[in-house]
Amino acid sequence: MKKKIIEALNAANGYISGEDLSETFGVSRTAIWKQINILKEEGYEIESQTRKGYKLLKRPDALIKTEILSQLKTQKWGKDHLYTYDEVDSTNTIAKKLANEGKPEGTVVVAELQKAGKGRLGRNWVSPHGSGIWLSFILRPPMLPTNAPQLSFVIAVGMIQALKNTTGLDVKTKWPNDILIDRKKAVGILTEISAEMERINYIVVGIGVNVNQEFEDFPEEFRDKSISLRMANKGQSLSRVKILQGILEEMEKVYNNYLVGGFEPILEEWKNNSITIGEEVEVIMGEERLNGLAIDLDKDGSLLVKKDNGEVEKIIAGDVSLRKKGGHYA
Ligand code: BT5
Repeated sequence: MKKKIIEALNAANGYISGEDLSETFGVSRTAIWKQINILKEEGYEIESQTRKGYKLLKRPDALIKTEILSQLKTQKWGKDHLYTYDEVDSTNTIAKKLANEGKPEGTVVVAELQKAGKGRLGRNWVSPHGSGIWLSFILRPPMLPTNAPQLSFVIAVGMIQALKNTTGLDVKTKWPNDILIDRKKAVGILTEISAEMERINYIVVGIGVNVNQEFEDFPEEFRDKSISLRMANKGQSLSRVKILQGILEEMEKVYNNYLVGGFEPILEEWKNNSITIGEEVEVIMGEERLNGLAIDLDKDGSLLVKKDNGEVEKIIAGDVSLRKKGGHYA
Protein backbone atom coordinates (compact mmCIF):
# COMPACT_ATOMS: atom_id res chain seq x y z
CA MET A 1 0.00 0.00 0.00
CA LYS A 2 2.80 2.44 0.91
CA LYS A 3 4.52 1.71 -2.37
CA LYS A 4 1.29 2.32 -4.29
CA ILE A 5 0.68 5.62 -2.49
CA ILE A 6 4.21 6.82 -3.26
CA GLU A 7 3.78 5.88 -6.89
CA ALA A 8 0.46 7.72 -7.05
CA LEU A 9 1.96 10.83 -5.41
CA ASN A 10 4.91 10.65 -7.76
CA ALA A 11 2.71 10.33 -10.83
CA ALA A 12 0.44 13.19 -9.68
CA ASN A 13 3.34 15.62 -9.94
CA GLY A 14 1.40 17.99 -7.67
CA TYR A 15 -1.43 17.62 -5.19
CA ILE A 16 -3.64 14.58 -4.98
CA SER A 17 -6.57 14.48 -2.60
CA GLY A 18 -7.01 11.97 0.21
CA GLU A 19 -10.40 11.21 -1.30
CA ASP A 20 -8.91 10.31 -4.69
CA LEU A 21 -6.32 8.09 -3.04
CA SER A 22 -8.92 6.35 -0.89
CA GLU A 23 -11.13 5.72 -3.92
CA THR A 24 -8.26 4.47 -6.08
CA PHE A 25 -7.08 2.00 -3.46
CA GLY A 26 -10.46 1.13 -1.95
CA VAL A 27 -9.51 2.04 1.63
CA SER A 28 -10.69 4.75 4.02
CA ARG A 29 -9.20 8.24 4.09
CA THR A 30 -8.00 7.55 7.61
CA ALA A 31 -6.09 4.52 6.32
CA ILE A 32 -4.45 6.75 3.71
CA TRP A 33 -3.62 9.36 6.34
CA LYS A 34 -1.98 6.67 8.52
CA GLN A 35 0.15 5.45 5.64
CA ILE A 36 1.18 9.02 4.83
CA ASN A 37 2.35 9.45 8.42
CA ILE A 38 4.41 6.27 8.24
CA LEU A 39 5.98 7.49 5.01
CA LYS A 40 6.88 10.79 6.69
CA GLU A 41 8.55 8.87 9.51
CA GLU A 42 10.57 6.97 6.91
CA GLY A 43 11.92 10.27 5.59
CA TYR A 44 9.53 11.24 2.80
CA GLU A 45 8.70 14.94 2.76
CA ILE A 46 4.98 15.16 2.06
CA GLU A 47 2.99 18.37 2.28
CA SER A 48 -0.66 18.13 3.36
CA GLN A 49 -3.12 20.93 2.59
CA THR A 50 -6.71 20.80 3.77
CA ARG A 51 -8.36 21.51 0.42
CA LYS A 52 -5.80 20.20 -2.01
CA GLY A 53 -4.58 16.99 -0.42
CA TYR A 54 -1.05 15.60 -0.43
CA LYS A 55 2.04 16.54 -2.42
CA LEU A 56 5.35 14.67 -2.49
CA LEU A 57 8.21 17.11 -2.00
CA LYS A 58 11.20 14.82 -1.52
CA ARG A 59 12.04 11.13 -1.43
CA PRO A 60 14.68 9.91 1.00
CA ASP A 61 17.84 8.16 -0.17
CA ALA A 62 17.15 5.40 2.31
CA LEU A 63 17.50 1.68 1.74
CA ILE A 64 13.89 0.98 2.63
CA LYS A 65 11.51 -1.31 0.80
CA THR A 66 9.27 1.42 -0.60
CA GLU A 67 12.20 3.13 -2.29
CA ILE A 68 14.06 0.04 -3.46
CA LEU A 69 10.96 -1.59 -4.92
CA SER A 70 9.80 1.53 -6.69
CA GLN A 71 11.11 1.15 -10.25
CA LEU A 72 13.21 -1.95 -9.53
CA LYS A 73 13.51 -3.58 -12.94
CA THR A 74 14.72 -7.04 -12.03
CA GLN A 75 12.85 -10.15 -13.13
CA LYS A 76 12.97 -11.75 -9.72
CA TRP A 77 15.82 -10.58 -7.54
CA GLY A 78 14.86 -8.50 -4.54
CA LYS A 79 11.20 -8.43 -5.51
CA ASP A 80 9.53 -11.12 -3.42
CA HIS A 81 12.23 -11.66 -0.84
CA LEU A 82 13.73 -8.36 0.20
CA TYR A 83 14.90 -7.82 3.80
CA THR A 84 15.86 -4.31 4.87
CA TYR A 85 17.32 -3.35 8.25
CA ASP A 86 18.53 -0.22 9.92
CA GLU A 87 21.21 -2.00 11.91
CA VAL A 88 22.63 -5.53 11.77
CA ASP A 89 25.81 -7.34 12.71
CA SER A 90 26.40 -8.52 9.16
CA THR A 91 24.05 -8.87 6.18
CA ASN A 92 25.94 -12.05 5.21
CA THR A 93 25.07 -13.66 8.54
CA ILE A 94 21.40 -12.86 8.02
CA ALA A 95 21.44 -14.06 4.41
CA LYS A 96 23.05 -17.37 5.47
CA LYS A 97 20.34 -17.87 8.07
CA LEU A 98 17.66 -17.18 5.45
CA ALA A 99 19.37 -19.55 3.01
CA ASN A 100 19.43 -22.27 5.66
CA GLU A 101 15.70 -21.70 6.14
CA GLY A 102 15.24 -22.40 2.42
CA LYS A 103 14.76 -18.90 0.99
CA PRO A 104 15.20 -18.89 -2.79
CA GLU A 105 17.79 -17.53 -5.15
CA GLY A 106 17.49 -13.77 -5.50
CA THR A 107 16.71 -13.19 -1.83
CA VAL A 108 18.26 -9.84 -0.91
CA VAL A 109 19.35 -8.40 2.45
CA VAL A 110 20.44 -4.77 2.93
CA ALA A 111 21.24 -2.68 5.96
CA GLU A 112 22.01 0.97 6.68
CA LEU A 113 24.68 0.00 9.22
CA GLN A 114 26.72 -3.10 10.00
CA LYS A 115 28.13 -3.40 13.52
CA ALA A 116 30.32 -6.35 12.60
CA GLY A 117 30.73 -6.17 8.82
CA LYS A 118 32.94 -9.02 7.63
CA GLY A 119 35.83 -8.99 5.19
CA ARG A 120 37.61 -12.12 3.98
CA LEU A 121 39.69 -14.32 6.30
CA GLY A 122 38.19 -12.89 9.48
CA ARG A 123 39.03 -9.28 8.60
CA ASN A 124 36.49 -6.57 9.21
CA TRP A 125 34.59 -4.31 6.84
CA VAL A 126 33.82 -0.81 8.04
CA SER A 127 30.15 -0.09 7.34
CA PRO A 128 28.97 3.25 8.74
CA HIS A 129 25.31 4.29 8.86
CA GLY A 130 23.62 5.62 5.75
CA SER A 131 26.67 6.16 3.58
CA GLY A 132 27.24 2.86 1.82
CA ILE A 133 25.42 -0.12 0.40
CA TRP A 134 25.85 -3.17 2.62
CA LEU A 135 24.19 -5.91 0.66
CA SER A 136 23.97 -9.71 0.55
CA PHE A 137 22.06 -12.01 -1.77
CA ILE A 138 21.46 -15.74 -2.08
CA LEU A 139 22.42 -17.80 -5.13
CA ARG A 140 21.63 -21.44 -5.75
CA PRO A 141 23.60 -22.21 -8.90
CA PRO A 142 22.97 -25.65 -10.38
CA MET A 143 26.63 -26.61 -10.68
CA LEU A 144 29.51 -28.43 -9.02
CA PRO A 145 31.19 -26.78 -6.03
CA THR A 146 34.51 -26.96 -7.91
CA ASN A 147 33.18 -24.29 -10.28
CA ALA A 148 32.16 -21.93 -7.49
CA PRO A 149 35.30 -19.73 -7.74
CA GLN A 150 34.00 -18.62 -11.15
CA LEU A 151 31.24 -16.77 -9.37
CA SER A 152 33.72 -14.27 -7.92
CA PHE A 153 34.37 -13.12 -11.46
CA VAL A 154 30.68 -13.14 -12.38
CA ILE A 155 29.98 -10.85 -9.43
CA ALA A 156 32.89 -8.55 -10.22
CA VAL A 157 31.71 -8.19 -13.82
CA GLY A 158 28.15 -7.49 -12.65
CA MET A 159 29.48 -4.80 -10.32
CA ILE A 160 31.60 -3.18 -13.01
CA GLN A 161 28.65 -2.94 -15.37
CA ALA A 162 26.26 -1.74 -12.67
CA LEU A 163 28.62 0.99 -11.47
CA LYS A 164 29.44 2.13 -14.99
CA ASN A 165 25.73 2.36 -15.82
CA THR A 166 24.67 4.17 -12.68
CA THR A 167 27.68 6.45 -12.05
CA GLY A 168 29.76 6.59 -15.23
CA LEU A 169 32.92 6.27 -13.10
CA ASP A 170 36.06 4.52 -14.29
CA VAL A 171 35.86 1.32 -12.23
CA LYS A 172 38.39 -1.50 -12.50
CA THR A 173 38.69 -5.08 -11.27
CA LYS A 174 41.55 -6.26 -9.10
CA TRP A 175 42.06 -9.99 -8.83
CA PRO A 176 40.08 -11.79 -7.78
CA ASN A 177 37.14 -9.51 -7.06
CA ASP A 178 37.92 -6.10 -5.63
CA ILE A 179 36.62 -3.08 -7.45
CA LEU A 180 38.99 -0.12 -7.54
CA ILE A 181 38.79 3.47 -8.64
CA ASP A 182 42.05 5.43 -8.96
CA ARG A 183 43.75 2.24 -7.69
CA LYS A 184 41.83 2.50 -4.41
CA LYS A 185 39.23 0.11 -3.06
CA ALA A 186 35.62 1.22 -3.56
CA VAL A 187 33.91 -2.18 -3.28
CA GLY A 188 34.67 -5.34 -1.32
CA ILE A 189 33.09 -8.71 -2.03
CA LEU A 190 32.80 -11.67 0.33
CA THR A 191 31.44 -14.93 -1.07
CA GLU A 192 30.45 -17.69 1.35
CA ILE A 193 29.44 -21.17 0.26
CA SER A 194 27.54 -24.10 1.71
CA ALA A 195 28.05 -27.26 -0.32
CA GLU A 196 28.24 -31.01 -0.40
CA MET A 197 30.74 -32.88 -2.58
CA GLU A 198 28.54 -32.78 -5.64
CA ARG A 199 26.10 -30.01 -5.03
CA ILE A 200 26.05 -26.39 -3.96
CA ASN A 201 23.38 -25.77 -1.33
CA TYR A 202 23.73 -22.03 -1.55
CA ILE A 203 26.16 -19.22 -2.02
CA VAL A 204 25.81 -15.97 -0.14
CA VAL A 205 27.39 -13.02 -1.90
CA GLY A 206 28.14 -10.02 0.30
CA ILE A 207 28.97 -6.72 -1.33
CA GLY A 208 30.08 -3.56 0.41
CA VAL A 209 30.02 -0.39 -1.70
CA ASN A 210 31.47 2.83 -0.34
CA VAL A 211 29.04 5.39 -1.73
CA ASN A 212 28.85 8.70 0.09
CA GLN A 213 31.68 8.62 2.63
CA GLU A 214 34.20 11.42 2.67
CA PHE A 215 37.95 10.95 3.05
CA GLU A 216 37.88 11.54 6.84
CA ASP A 217 35.13 8.95 7.31
CA PHE A 218 37.57 6.11 6.62
CA PRO A 219 39.76 4.82 9.45
CA GLU A 220 43.22 6.34 9.23
CA GLU A 221 44.98 3.01 8.72
CA PHE A 222 43.45 2.46 5.29
CA ARG A 223 42.50 5.97 4.17
CA ASP A 224 45.12 6.01 1.43
CA LYS A 225 43.83 2.69 0.04
CA SER A 226 40.08 3.39 0.12
CA ILE A 227 37.72 5.54 -1.85
CA SER A 228 34.00 6.20 -2.07
CA LEU A 229 32.02 6.76 -5.25
CA ARG A 230 31.30 10.27 -4.04
CA MET A 231 35.00 11.06 -3.63
CA ALA A 232 35.54 9.82 -7.17
CA ASN A 233 32.55 11.84 -8.33
CA LYS A 234 34.16 15.22 -7.46
CA GLY A 235 32.49 15.22 -4.04
CA GLN A 236 28.95 15.05 -5.45
CA SER A 237 26.83 12.60 -3.49
CA LEU A 238 25.07 9.80 -5.33
CA SER A 239 21.76 8.01 -4.86
CA ARG A 240 22.32 4.75 -3.02
CA VAL A 241 18.85 3.58 -4.00
CA LYS A 242 19.53 4.00 -7.73
CA ILE A 243 22.91 2.30 -7.44
CA LEU A 244 21.43 -0.61 -5.47
CA GLN A 245 18.70 -1.03 -8.08
CA GLY A 246 21.35 -0.97 -10.80
CA ILE A 247 23.40 -3.60 -8.98
CA LEU A 248 20.46 -5.99 -8.61
CA GLU A 249 19.34 -5.52 -12.21
CA GLU A 250 22.79 -5.94 -13.73
CA MET A 251 23.83 -8.76 -11.41
CA GLU A 252 20.71 -10.79 -12.19
CA LYS A 253 21.35 -10.35 -15.91
CA VAL A 254 25.06 -11.19 -15.81
CA TYR A 255 24.47 -14.22 -13.57
CA ASN A 256 21.70 -15.61 -15.79
CA ASN A 257 23.81 -15.05 -18.90
CA TYR A 258 26.67 -16.90 -17.22
CA LEU A 259 24.46 -19.89 -16.41
CA VAL A 260 23.57 -20.14 -20.09
CA GLY A 261 26.70 -18.85 -21.82
CA GLY A 262 29.44 -20.15 -19.54
CA PHE A 263 32.58 -18.67 -18.03
CA GLU A 264 34.55 -17.56 -21.08
CA PRO A 265 32.67 -14.32 -21.84
CA ILE A 266 32.81 -13.42 -18.14
CA LEU A 267 36.55 -13.86 -18.04
CA GLU A 268 36.94 -11.72 -21.19
CA GLU A 269 34.85 -8.95 -19.70
CA TRP A 270 36.75 -9.16 -16.41
CA LYS A 271 40.05 -8.83 -18.26
CA ASN A 272 38.80 -5.90 -20.34
CA ASN A 273 38.20 -3.98 -17.13
CA SER A 274 41.18 -5.20 -15.17
CA ILE A 275 43.86 -3.19 -13.46
CA THR A 276 45.77 -6.35 -12.53
CA ILE A 277 47.08 -7.74 -15.80
CA GLY A 278 50.35 -6.12 -16.84
CA GLU A 279 51.08 -4.88 -13.31
CA GLU A 280 53.91 -5.71 -10.97
CA VAL A 281 52.22 -7.46 -8.07
CA GLU A 282 52.91 -8.93 -4.69
CA VAL A 283 50.83 -11.96 -3.80
CA ILE A 284 50.39 -13.00 -0.18
CA MET A 285 49.25 -16.57 0.40
CA GLY A 286 49.28 -17.23 4.13
CA GLU A 287 52.92 -17.08 5.17
CA GLU A 288 54.16 -17.09 1.61
CA ARG A 289 54.93 -14.00 -0.49
CA LEU A 290 55.59 -13.87 -4.19
CA ASN A 291 56.59 -10.96 -6.43
CA GLY A 292 56.29 -10.77 -10.17
CA LEU A 293 54.43 -9.55 -13.21
CA ALA A 294 50.76 -10.47 -13.52
CA ILE A 295 50.64 -11.66 -17.12
CA ASP A 296 47.20 -13.18 -17.59
CA LEU A 297 44.39 -15.22 -16.13
CA ASP A 298 44.22 -18.94 -16.75
CA LYS A 299 40.95 -20.21 -18.18
CA ASP A 300 39.75 -21.20 -14.69
CA GLY A 301 40.37 -17.66 -13.43
CA SER A 302 43.68 -18.34 -11.65
CA LEU A 303 46.20 -15.52 -11.79
CA LEU A 304 49.39 -16.20 -13.76
CA VAL A 305 52.38 -14.41 -12.30
CA LYS A 306 55.78 -14.37 -13.98
CA LYS A 307 58.58 -14.30 -11.45
CA ASP A 308 61.95 -12.58 -11.97
CA ASN A 309 63.53 -15.92 -12.84
CA GLY A 310 61.05 -16.30 -15.69
CA GLU A 311 58.96 -19.05 -14.09
CA VAL A 312 55.18 -18.62 -14.24
CA GLU A 313 53.21 -19.38 -11.08
CA LYS A 314 49.52 -20.13 -11.10
CA ILE A 315 47.78 -18.47 -8.13
CA ILE A 316 44.48 -19.99 -7.10
CA ALA A 317 43.84 -17.93 -3.97
CA GLY A 318 45.60 -15.09 -2.22
CA ASP A 319 45.77 -11.36 -1.59
CA VAL A 320 47.19 -9.28 -4.37
CA SER A 321 48.80 -5.86 -3.96
CA LEU A 322 49.60 -3.72 -6.95
CA ARG A 323 53.14 -2.46 -6.71
CA LYS A 324 53.85 1.20 -7.19
CA LYS A 325 57.00 3.22 -6.63
CA GLY A 326 57.39 3.76 -2.91
CA GLY A 327 54.62 1.52 -1.67
CA HIS A 328 51.90 -1.02 -2.09
CA TYR A 329 48.23 -0.65 -2.66
CA ALA A 330 45.76 -3.19 -1.31
C1 BT5 B 1 36.49 -7.67 1.47
O1 BT5 B 1 37.35 -8.28 2.35
O2 BT5 B 1 36.80 -6.80 0.69
C2 BT5 B 1 35.04 -8.15 1.57
C3 BT5 B 1 34.14 -7.10 2.13
C4 BT5 B 1 32.68 -7.52 2.06
C5 BT5 B 1 31.79 -6.58 2.78
C6 BT5 B 1 30.32 -6.90 2.57
S1 BT5 B 1 29.28 -5.67 3.21
C7 BT5 B 1 27.89 -6.68 3.03
C8 BT5 B 1 28.32 -8.09 3.43
N1 BT5 B 1 28.17 -8.30 4.84
C9 BT5 B 1 29.35 -8.47 5.45
O3 BT5 B 1 29.50 -8.66 6.69
N2 BT5 B 1 30.34 -8.41 4.55
C10 BT5 B 1 29.85 -8.22 3.21
P1 BT5 B 1 38.92 -8.11 2.35
O4 BT5 B 1 39.46 -8.26 0.97
O5 BT5 B 1 39.39 -9.03 3.41
O6 BT5 B 1 39.16 -6.63 2.77
C11 BT5 B 1 39.05 -6.20 4.12
C12 BT5 B 1 40.07 -5.09 4.35
O7 BT5 B 1 39.68 -3.92 3.60
C13 BT5 B 1 40.16 -4.67 5.80
O8 BT5 B 1 41.12 -5.40 6.50
C14 BT5 B 1 40.53 -3.19 5.68
O9 BT5 B 1 41.92 -3.05 5.50
C15 BT5 B 1 39.86 -2.76 4.40
N3 BT5 B 1 38.53 -2.16 4.62
C16 BT5 B 1 37.67 -2.36 5.62
N4 BT5 B 1 36.55 -1.65 5.45
C17 BT5 B 1 36.70 -0.99 4.26
C18 BT5 B 1 35.90 -0.10 3.54
N5 BT5 B 1 34.67 0.26 3.92
N6 BT5 B 1 36.40 0.38 2.37
C19 BT5 B 1 37.62 0.03 1.92
N7 BT5 B 1 38.43 -0.79 2.58
C20 BT5 B 1 37.99 -1.32 3.74
